[in-house]
Amino acid sequence: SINGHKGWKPQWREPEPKRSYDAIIVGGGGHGLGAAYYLARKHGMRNIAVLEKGWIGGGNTGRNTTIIRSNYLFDESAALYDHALKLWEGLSQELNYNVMFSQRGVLMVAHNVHDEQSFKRHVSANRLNGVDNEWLTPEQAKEFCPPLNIAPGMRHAVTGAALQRRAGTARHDAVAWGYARAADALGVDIIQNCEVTGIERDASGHVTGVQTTRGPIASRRIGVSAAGSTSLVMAMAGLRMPLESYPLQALVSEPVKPIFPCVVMSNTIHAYISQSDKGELVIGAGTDAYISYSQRGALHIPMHTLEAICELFPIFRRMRMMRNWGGIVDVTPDRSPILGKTPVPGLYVNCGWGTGGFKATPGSADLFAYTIARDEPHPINAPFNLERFGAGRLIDEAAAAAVAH
Ligand code: FAD
Ligand code: PYC
Repeated sequence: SINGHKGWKPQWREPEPKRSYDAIIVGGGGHGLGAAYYLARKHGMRNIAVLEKGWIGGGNTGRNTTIIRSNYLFDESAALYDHALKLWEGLSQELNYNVMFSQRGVLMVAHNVHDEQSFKRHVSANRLNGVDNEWLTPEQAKEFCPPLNIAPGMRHAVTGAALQRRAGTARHDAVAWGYARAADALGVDIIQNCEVTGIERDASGHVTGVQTTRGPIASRRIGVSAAGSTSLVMAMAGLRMPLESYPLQALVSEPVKPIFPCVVMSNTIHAYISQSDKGELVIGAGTDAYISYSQRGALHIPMHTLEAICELFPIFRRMRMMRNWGGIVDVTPDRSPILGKTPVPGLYVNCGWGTGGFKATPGSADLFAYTIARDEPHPINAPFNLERFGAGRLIDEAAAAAVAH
């Protein structure tokens, strides 16, 4: 490089952990870093630490396929995900960091009567909630995405598609780095290589701090934002979570010139695809069949996905794949997140985003900060409480999750 990489100011500090903080966030993904940022920026709290066991953004934030959309079925979900989508629209300005949010449109293709009925129901429900979504014929879908194969003789012929034009993608690393830099500038301590190994409570049950691989740290407010590891962290406070953790895999091709103008998803044949600004095709699969805490999965899963991609886009049949990886996703019974208080005073949880939480990052972070600062949920995240699994007030978004579980 021109200056030999010398004299660059780090984007955030590497502080030693203090003995005590007003709030601790466990997990330095986009959700955790974002929550710390909004706690500082909107709620005036400055004595905050984000504790990350590895490196920031090294979890699902840095492993996902970056699809952002808000076309969920139920009113509660439309409010939640569209809150996030609106924040995405101003995020680069808010953070003064280019998160490369690109509203290139997400096309969800239908292959059978069930898909069509389900997507058309989503289109109507979304419109009633002021969320854009429209139904396209196969020909209109091909016009929007020219590489799409709509030949009627295909094994899984395309019978139509739902299009959300405001949906798209963003640069995942930039989201973590942008929140980290902005939070650090407001005084938040971002502490990497610091695994939380225990949660301490007093005689009344209120949290008093955490044990970590870098020593004990006191705090009476602890927000857990640990995605696939949530069950393990919450067990440290004696809580059993309604979550299952699965590997979810993705892969990228060799880079090519711009060929793919949007995002296409097919839940029925387990594939989704977009093209990154570097030129790689970014492709993802359904979850692996078995629960696991491994950040890699079984080879037959991406092979199956590539078969689906080659059928939908024969133009890509001779492309070479460069890398594949997995992340650990935390899946709830109703495929909706848990975002709120817990039965343990001072302990808050943000989890259960499963295969679809990247899109929610700014919204979830904003609402989690609100909940921690005020010790009560915001009206948008109030329905996404832990008690709903006992009370039976589920928010069943299995169809809108759009990724096979
Ligand atoms: P993470 O980024 O995983 O952050 C949690 C952090 O907690 C990790 O960095 C972890 O190291 C840390 N941690 C865990 N335990 C501890 C501990 N004991 N102490 C300290 N730190 C700890 N969503 C979408 O919306 N669109 C998509 O296209 C999409 N595609 C996906 C594709 C794949 C392959 C995967 C794996 C996921 C995908 N998702 C997608 C889901 C999305 O990535 C996640 O829901 C989201 O990124 C979760 O963000 P997070 O900040 O909560 O989690
Ligand atoms: O939730 O849109 C999504 C998604 C796409 C790929 C994985 N999750």
